[in-house]
Amino acid sequence: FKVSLVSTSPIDGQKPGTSGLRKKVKVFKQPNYLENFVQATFNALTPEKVKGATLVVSGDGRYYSTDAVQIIIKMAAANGVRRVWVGKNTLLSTPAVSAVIRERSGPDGSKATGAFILTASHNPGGPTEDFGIKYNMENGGPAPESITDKIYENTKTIKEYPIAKDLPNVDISTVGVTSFEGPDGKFDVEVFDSADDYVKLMNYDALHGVAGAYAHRIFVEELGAQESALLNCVPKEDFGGGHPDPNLTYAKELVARMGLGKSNTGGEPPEFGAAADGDADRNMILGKRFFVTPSDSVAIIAANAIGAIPYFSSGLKGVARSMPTSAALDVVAKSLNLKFFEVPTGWKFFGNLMDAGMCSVCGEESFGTGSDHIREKDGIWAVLAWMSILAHKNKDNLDGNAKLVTVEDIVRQHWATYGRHYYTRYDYENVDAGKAKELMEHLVKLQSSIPEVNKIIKGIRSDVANVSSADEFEYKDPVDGSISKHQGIRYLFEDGSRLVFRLSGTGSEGATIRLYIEQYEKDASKTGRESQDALSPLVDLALKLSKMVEFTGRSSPTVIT
Ligand code: VG1
Ligand code: CO
Repeated sequence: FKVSLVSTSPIDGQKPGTSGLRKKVKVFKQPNYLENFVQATFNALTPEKVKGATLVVSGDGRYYSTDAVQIIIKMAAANGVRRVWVGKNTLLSTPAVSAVIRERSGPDGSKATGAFILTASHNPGGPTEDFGIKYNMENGGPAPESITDKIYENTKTIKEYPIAKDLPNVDISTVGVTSFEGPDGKFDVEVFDSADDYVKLMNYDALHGVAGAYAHRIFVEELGAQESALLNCVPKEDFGGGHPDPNLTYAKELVARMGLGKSNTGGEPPEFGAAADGDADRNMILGKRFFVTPSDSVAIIAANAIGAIPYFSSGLKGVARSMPTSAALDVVAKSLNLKFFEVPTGWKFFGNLMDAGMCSVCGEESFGTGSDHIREKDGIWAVLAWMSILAHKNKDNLDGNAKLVTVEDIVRQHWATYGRHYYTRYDYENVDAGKAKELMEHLVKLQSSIPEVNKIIKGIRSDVANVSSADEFEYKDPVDGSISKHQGIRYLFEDGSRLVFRLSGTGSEGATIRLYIEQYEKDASKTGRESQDALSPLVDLALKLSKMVEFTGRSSPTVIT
């Protein structure tokens, strides 16, 4: 093939957000839009990660992926990349990409130095919905801010990009290697079976943590899991028109099957249910008629890891959570005397800690849980971790004669031991960006005088504690010393309650305001309340303090989780 240089000019708004660049498909389809971003990324990397390198390109299979992968292959060839690895039909979950970077080697021992992941994750897909792209580094984790900042700077100055226009499209539906000859020598595209590699790696990394007999016993024999236990398990370009976000609102079918809410489909629900998002890095864990809050999930996994999960038999190096995630994990860390870290939202901040051997288990309130087996959150891993814990708790009951220890039992027991962090998140999606900014500015301004805030609070609700401090969260990475500012507005109360306000960095239109509300209850006799009841004074206060209705014109949030 030959290389042609195409001249281009900068396109506005290509700043990677919490997890890459996400826009409507029609935005990505504009001339040079994808090309500019890909070239800006190549130019942000050190030369050895491009010239002669091995690159993974794959994603969640959403609409436009099959076009995008061909463009990226042609640009990789023109930039001197040696080989591109593509999951069959461009399908690889985000955690699988992370695992492939870290674990896979070619016949000649080649290893990947990075990946383009084609996903907008939990955002809907299809011709009128979202597409996305992000770059992951050689450790398998999302590019850190130092790189994403460079990418963004490059998008503002880009003038040209090389591309191998005459390179034929590669058949990505067939496993095998296609070789080409270019100015720099050989260029290979290898299509490999997504499922094979995925299952192999998951066996190695996570199933390893589950004694197969326990899993079979509990899920197949005890609980009757069968083929029919799988819902919506055929990947689709538009996710069946649904919203691929695993929460109580969007995972309707599962929620109904599990006997939750008003949508109970009748019959006895199963003991365990789980859902994943578009790129399978998120998870929702459900018990029979019972929802496990993600903040509790990571705390419970950490509390039970040693003993229940063989991968952690030699102990936990430390644990970490994102700032808005509830402090349930903090309490476990303290009681088990574990290193603990609070990082900004987004998985990229956990990677440094893990690479430095400081963190084994981490999680986010947004249905993300993971460990240091890879550098992304991992939905399947979380499910297997829960299976391992269930298996461990029921290990003396293999004949099934004693009462089963259920998901709900495990969570209630956890609350009784550590106290409970009542938690909820309100999302206001697609709000006018200017208004969202004003609301945030209003909240920052309020923070300048704590006595003043407390006076206002007493005027709104007399039944909540006083605010003890308030700030905008700032993070100094303990490994590389980099500083991330403006990571969310916090109001911390004397009784351990918290209100957090952030603007989302994953939306593709307008602004999304996230309000996180948390209240700690230590008294074991009071940990069994309905979450929305327990939190209602704080919710009321948060809405009034922030003037949510006035600024957004919304009387209620788009989604409550
Ligand atoms: C959201 C979540 C964050 C998560 C990110 C990516 O970001 O809050 O916790 O890491 O999505 O998840 P934001 O900026 O919209 O709040 V995924 O599964 O979409 O890659
Ligand atoms: Co995701």
